[in-house]
Amino acid sequence: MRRSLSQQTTETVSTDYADFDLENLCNLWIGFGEISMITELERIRDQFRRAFDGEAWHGPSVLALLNGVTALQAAAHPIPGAHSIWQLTMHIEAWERACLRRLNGDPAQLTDEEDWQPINDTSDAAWESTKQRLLDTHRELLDAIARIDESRLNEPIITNANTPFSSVYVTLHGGVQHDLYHAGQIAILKKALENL
Ligand code: NI
Repeated sequence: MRRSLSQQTTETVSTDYADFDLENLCNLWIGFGEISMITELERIRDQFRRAFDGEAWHGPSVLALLNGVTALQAAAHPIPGAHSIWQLTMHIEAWERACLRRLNGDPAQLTDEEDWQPINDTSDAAWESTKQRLLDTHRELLDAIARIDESRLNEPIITNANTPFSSVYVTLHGGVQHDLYHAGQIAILKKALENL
């Protein structure tokens, strides 16, 4: 769904946002039925939430795309040489977890195996648990973002003399971009599955 420029910075309060996390958005200006975000961290957190479970500016969010995908579909490789929806789901979770770990001082340099985890169990239960882990990590990450001191935004997320790290700001925006980059791949895989 595309939104007009004027809709990008404000959101009309509606029942669609029943789970909108109001407690953590403490510096809100409320008037004329609209909520304006005040702090930069609240705006970044809102963008993460939109990319993950809507309403994303560009189109379907990660969760909207995963909705209705079966374990069989998730494990399939309809595009030769490309990752499966299942692999992409675990990869999105791994990098949201890496953002969270870096916020907490752990460099989280993922090994190849952590980056693209092997999938040994393709049962329905394993698929449910993969999706639940993604939901849990995303919730933890949003909670952590709500607790960041705004003064950290332009500081390296990890201070390490040997390895330069991006700022908190760039890392968090990178996490949003990473969600959406792989969401687009999931969308293409779903189209490819329809044509099998
Ligand atoms: Ni990636």
